[in-house]
Amino acid sequence: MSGLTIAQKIIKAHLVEGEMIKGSPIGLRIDQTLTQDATGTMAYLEFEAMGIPRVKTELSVAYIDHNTLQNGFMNADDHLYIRTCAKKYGLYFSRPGNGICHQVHLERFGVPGKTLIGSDSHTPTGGGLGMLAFGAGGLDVAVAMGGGAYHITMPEMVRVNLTGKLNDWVSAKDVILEVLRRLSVKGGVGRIIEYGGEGVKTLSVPERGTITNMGAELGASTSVFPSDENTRLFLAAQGRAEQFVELSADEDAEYDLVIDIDLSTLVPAAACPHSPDNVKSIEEIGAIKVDQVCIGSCTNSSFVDLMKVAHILKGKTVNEGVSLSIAPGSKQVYNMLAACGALSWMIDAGARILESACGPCIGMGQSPQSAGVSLRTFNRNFLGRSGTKDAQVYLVSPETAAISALTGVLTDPRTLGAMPEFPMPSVFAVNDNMIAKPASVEDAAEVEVVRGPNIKPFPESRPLEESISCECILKVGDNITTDHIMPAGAKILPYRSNIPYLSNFCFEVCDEEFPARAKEKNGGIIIGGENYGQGSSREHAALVPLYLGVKAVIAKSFARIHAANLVNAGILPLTFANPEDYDALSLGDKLVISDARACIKEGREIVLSANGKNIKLVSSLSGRDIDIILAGGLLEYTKAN
Ligand code: MIC
Ligand code: SF4
Repeated sequence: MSGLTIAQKIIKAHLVEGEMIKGSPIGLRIDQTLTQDATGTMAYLEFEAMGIPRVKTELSVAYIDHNTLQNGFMNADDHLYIRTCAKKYGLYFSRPGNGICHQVHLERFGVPGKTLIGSDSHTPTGGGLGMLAFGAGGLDVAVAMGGGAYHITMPEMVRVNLTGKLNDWVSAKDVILEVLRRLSVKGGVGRIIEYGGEGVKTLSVPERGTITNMGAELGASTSVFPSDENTRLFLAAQGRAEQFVELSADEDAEYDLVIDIDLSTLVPAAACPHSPDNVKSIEEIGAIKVDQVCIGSCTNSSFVDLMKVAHILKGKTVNEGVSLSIAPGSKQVYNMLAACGALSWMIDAGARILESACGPCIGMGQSPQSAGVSLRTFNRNFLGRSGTKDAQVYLVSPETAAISALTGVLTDPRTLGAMPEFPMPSVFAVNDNMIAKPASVEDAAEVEVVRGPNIKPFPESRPLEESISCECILKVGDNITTDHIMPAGAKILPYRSNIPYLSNFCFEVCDEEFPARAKEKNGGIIIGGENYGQGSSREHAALVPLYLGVKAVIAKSFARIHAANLVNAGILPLTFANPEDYDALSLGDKLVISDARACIKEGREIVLSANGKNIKLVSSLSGRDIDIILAGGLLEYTKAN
């Protein structure tokens, strides 16, 4: 028997169902959970619906970082609901202003070797600390909070072998952009990406976090680094030395794919509009004019990232044609920048300093001008996500962003000359005063959960029908993101707890008529291309279609988290046995799946009749998923079990 990879070691230690055989269903015990506010309200409504009095994990944290504009009572209502839930049900509560969930979790809570699931697709940031951390739908997180296992398909193992050392001004962001260039936004589906090799030693935990964070854009189940001396130094600097555990892959561990990257050959790069895998070098793209630069997000807002930015800006002025915004990733980062004077260099150069939150990354403000070019240190540049439909968003490193903000054109940071040392601090400024503790078990009964008028019940799901007979109410192409299905942004995000209202915006980017059509036709089936549902973990991209009566989505292939969210919502995800059959279907076609329920239950062949043709479909549902679909979703299933 061969040795184990890092991921396999953590899985083995947490396996409660199934066997560690590639492609087969497994259930994992979950040590920690996190939620953020845009997905958290649903997760806590679901947790409450299960009737469990207190979370059963080792640690659960509720963060407020997405909806912080508070233009109206809606966001504040959500915050209050989540705060009171956290108090009552035994969770830590990271107050608004304390920072972006993934950055704060890395700093204050992550522990090597532990499992973490979060209702946010960038939860794999924890892999930078050697955690096995997954993004999941809110319902999966609710189940884990209640002590239930997290179910996935045992992934393939990919090893990214790093050698050499990054050159001056080349950044961790450029490493993950290179992986995206090679593997594409579908390349990680069904895989765990594990980093190893001598080059790993040259990367600090926050740099590793940048890389594992954007593993989400590969569609990977998760990404993970070894836990080594650098991990120990980071934890010690956070005052958590005792939580260090060493973790590495066995010498003879076997991988399904090995990728070699010599860090010293990498150059500054950018993901061009409108996909994180549309990667070119800065040199190749050339000196295009830049209108806006945004620095921050859970990918690139660590202390060292922002010290580099401050150093580049010091004593200079932001180009007249550029608006530069900076959002430090956490209160800790913000405070340390202030204490050492670096914040003042940024302010003096003309940067617009934002609060520690997701902000522009999720379209909460700072939308660019019409057709504007925006350089962002973020992780997603999907069409329309910035809030400006025709904006041209490029994803870059903090170094590239900062220098370009000064020159007004896309600029290679290596033109700055030799780089000074930017060491990771040996002591971070630790003050957890913005993390509220849960009430004690005795006091919890006294805590009242406050539900404002913005918090509406979630839609009712239905057990799978005997036969499905309806219309094709939408046909879309490849790589449809959850930002297409259920857009975010300042206009809509405040209504994350209000599915009926959200439904008016479903697929707005692709087809504005969709919500009205779905209602008029009493629901139907959606036809999709490859990698349907990539991007965010938002279960709203399943709950809203459920509300609109969507019974099934038939696609060429699905992104992992979204497929799970569909099943959890009781919507049937099916794929074409022959992808060419996609071409035979059109909007308005009458679609019939006879004996759908029996076929799913008995694992029989599924046939779709359309336009006088019989089209073979495939269901990749495993035992438990089948029961969930038959029951009409995970909530019904959990209640029944
Ligand atoms: C995102 O980056 O798209 C989000 C907003 O953080 C989402 C979660 C959400 O939609 O609330 C994610 O990545 O899962
Ligand atoms: Fe927030 Fe953006 Fe990170 Fe999502 S990707 S968690 S919106 S900072």
